Amino acid sequence: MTDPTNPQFIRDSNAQALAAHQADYDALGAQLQRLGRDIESVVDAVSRFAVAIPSWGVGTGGTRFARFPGPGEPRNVYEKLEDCAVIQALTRATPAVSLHLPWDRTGDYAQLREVASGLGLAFDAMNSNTFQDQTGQPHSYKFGSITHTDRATREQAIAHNIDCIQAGKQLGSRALTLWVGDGANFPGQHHLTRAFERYLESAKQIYAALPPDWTLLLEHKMYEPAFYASVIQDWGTSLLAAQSLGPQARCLVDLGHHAPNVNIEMIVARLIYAGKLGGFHFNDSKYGDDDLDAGSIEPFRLFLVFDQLVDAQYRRVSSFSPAYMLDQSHNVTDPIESLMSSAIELQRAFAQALLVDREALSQHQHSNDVLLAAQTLKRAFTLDVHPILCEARRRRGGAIDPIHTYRRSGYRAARAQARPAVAGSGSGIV
Ligand code: RM4
Ligand code: MN
Ligand code: MN
Repeated sequence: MTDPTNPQFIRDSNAQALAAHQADYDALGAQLQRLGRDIESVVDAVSRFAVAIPSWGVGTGGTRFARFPGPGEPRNVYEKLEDCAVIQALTRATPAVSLHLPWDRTGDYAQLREVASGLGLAFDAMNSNTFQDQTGQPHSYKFGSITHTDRATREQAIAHNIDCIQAGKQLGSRALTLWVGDGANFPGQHHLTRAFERYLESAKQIYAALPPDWTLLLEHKMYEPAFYASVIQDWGTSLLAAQSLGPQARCLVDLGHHAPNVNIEMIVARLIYAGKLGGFHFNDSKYGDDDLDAGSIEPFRLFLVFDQLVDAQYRRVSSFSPAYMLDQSHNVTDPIESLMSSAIELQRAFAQALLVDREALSQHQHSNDVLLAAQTLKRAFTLDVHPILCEARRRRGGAIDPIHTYRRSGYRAARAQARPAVAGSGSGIV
């Protein structure tokens, strides 16, 4: 194996692609210049774009039916960081990792932080887990966690979230993402209002434990594991909760957590308006799954979400700095490859959104020129910004072609040797 994070290896790999890349880049630069756009400023913005990797994403996921482990899966949080470092070295778009406790629990967070920073990685939002029971846990989450009818169970779930904040403080994280699977499978199973009241009461206690510079990200999800009524099922409930908790609480939009055909870019626009857009879990979905690779099914929708984000920047919306994270489960691909290509899909949507002619769009909107307004967006979406993405990576020491470079390194085969599978490995979601 060649170390895929080795700068010389990346440069050598880039050398083979450089001439073709340069020709494509120059051609796109000339095309954009004719449109009155400067390619350099887009490269610059794209090279500063960052999205956090979910630690659970580097393992192979699974479905309700089975999990098919992949070769060389990381067996603990340190090995997950090794894989994240490969993604970052090749894409230069993923400098931080989002941890999930207790999956990533370790005795010494100061040491973990040091190892991560040696690998060029920092820590993004912490994620708590009260949707599974852990061995030895006194109270079960079968019927809920922070909304449970039983006070002791709620207190246990609250304490776990506070633990996540404590661990996050040592890691340099500044946010806690609160997603709970709590809800009902049958009408009548729980009291729709009282369950929400219990959520608020518990979330208040978690909120009170936040350091002043932290954000509490409230994540909604329409269904699963609760199939009839999730307590925090949509952005309206999430916004209501964030508003009643206070300024440090904001809403997190996981792209996979909506009913099919829901207009997610409108949700984003409304949350921006309310000053409550806290961040994203990027992924894609077709039917009921919430964890397909970003941009793999609906790239236009991803673009329209980024269009709202760029529009907010363009309008200089105050205190606008959403946290970007991926949240995916890879069942049939090499997770490293899926995460690299997903990060790149986000950059693609971002670059396209940056290229929207916002002045023209605004004029067409004012004069009700529907066709030209729609075409203004489509024009940006159909631009092939691939050379911009390659150039942004190359300038930061990343790979012109991350997937090809990764495969050439032989990393996965070497990990398969070095990491024999262990029973009950903490990788992936089942
Ligand atoms: C949930 C949700 C959470 C993630 C878990 C693993 O569907 O997306 O963000 O932490 O899955
Ligand atoms: Mn999520
Ligand atoms: Mn999800």
